[in-house]
Amino acid sequence: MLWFSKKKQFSDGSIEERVDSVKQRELPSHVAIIMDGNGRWAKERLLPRIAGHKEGMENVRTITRFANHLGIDVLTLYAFSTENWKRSKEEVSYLMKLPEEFLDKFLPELMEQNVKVMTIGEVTSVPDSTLNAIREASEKTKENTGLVLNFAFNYGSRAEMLLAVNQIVADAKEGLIDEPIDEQLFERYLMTSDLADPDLLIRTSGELRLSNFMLWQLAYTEFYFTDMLWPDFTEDEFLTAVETFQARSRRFGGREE
Ligand code: V07
Repeated sequence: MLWFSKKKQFSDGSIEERVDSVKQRELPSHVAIIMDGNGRWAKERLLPRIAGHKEGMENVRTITRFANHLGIDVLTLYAFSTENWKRSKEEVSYLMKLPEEFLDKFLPELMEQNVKVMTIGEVTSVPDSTLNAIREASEKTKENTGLVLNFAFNYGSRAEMLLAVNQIVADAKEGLIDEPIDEQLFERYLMTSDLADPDLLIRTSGELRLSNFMLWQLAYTEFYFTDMLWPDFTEDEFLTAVETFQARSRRFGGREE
């Protein structure tokens, strides 16, 4: 069968056996991925960086479909960080077109798969056409009950927390808050207020940093790092990450807290 990937055929059925087996244990409800290594993937092939981003975008489709198939509830993908504005003008303008391209190409099948699209991040400096495409996709998919596909787009964690603090101060000045600020209240002001914290973070391409990604939300998360570059990151490797997660939770006799 080759339902999921064109890169690899699973005629031996071994992937599906592993899928069945991870489904019998507790799955990570929320998986977050730092999709790194697209530029390097292109460089290795003597291609322009944008070719790596395009290939990376194709892989978003593959991994989304597979995460949904596994029964993951939320997939958060770090698509564009506030730091990415420092890249060349050409690269930034190409990246800004990717949400539109992705949604033009894949929104119909995301609808078919009952996927709900959402984003976290700031709208400032993002072109109107990009924002419109994202808003339209969120609107169209808002009643879907399958996988939540959450793109961190123009997102930075420190900025998110400062935005929350400033909004809390503003609300307090208006007399809307009289209790001490606790974790629960703070979380209501984060962009992830509708989501549980990630259970598993994956970062591709061998980098061992958080790069300002969900610093608050990752406090108790299991980390899985792989040398695979994002365009090469396969369903097989995703399963290995989930299996590793499950082996760790078994060892610790269940989840923390
Ligand atoms: C981007 C592809 C994946 C690898 C990382 C860099 C390049 C999908 C989106 C996207 C974002 C929002 C949305 C729908 C799709 C995207 C950027 C880059 C900036 F609502 N892939 N992808 N956005 N890459």
